[in-house]
Amino acid sequence: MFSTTQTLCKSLTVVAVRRIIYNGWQFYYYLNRRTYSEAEAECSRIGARLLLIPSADVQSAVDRHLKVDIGIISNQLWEGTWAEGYWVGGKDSASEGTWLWSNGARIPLRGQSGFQNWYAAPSIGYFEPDHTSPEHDCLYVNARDRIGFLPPPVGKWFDGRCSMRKFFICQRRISAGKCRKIVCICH
Ligand SMILES: [Ca+2]
Repeated sequence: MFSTTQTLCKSLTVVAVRRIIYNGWQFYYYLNRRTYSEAEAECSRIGARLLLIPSADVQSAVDRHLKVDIGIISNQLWEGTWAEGYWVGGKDSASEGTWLWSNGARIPLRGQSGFQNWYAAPSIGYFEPDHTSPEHDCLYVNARDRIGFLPPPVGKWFDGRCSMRKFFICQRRISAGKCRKIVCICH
């Protein structure tokens, strides 16, 4: 089941969000830039958590919304690339190179079993997570339609510095009830 709802929410800290309803979940796309920990706090405020992407089904719901609706950033200047995209709930800060979803589940790397969607551009030997810096400990999905002549990165996973300010996606079970007052206009 897939449906799309556009919602405008206002609160002291969050000014806009769009929501999709997917298979018993609500995914909230926040078009506000936050650090990873700030994004976690924003999700927590509405009884949600940063999005987990444990399966191709969830990934395709995320991609679809990015591609057909919001978040796509046209390929303009490379310099902005690292500031774009959406935080989701994965990190390797506890043990460098061991990526975990925030529920403790392992995030597979390239070649490992299980669902993963790390960006790869084999023609130039570029593979995420690239560990170019040990500070690249937080996972985000890219929202660019392309990066130069490389394969399209929309929805693909990248590691980034957790202190960067990005959009973010929260998830919450529909059974958790309607939005709390802080995001009270979702309906
Ligand atoms: Ca890292």
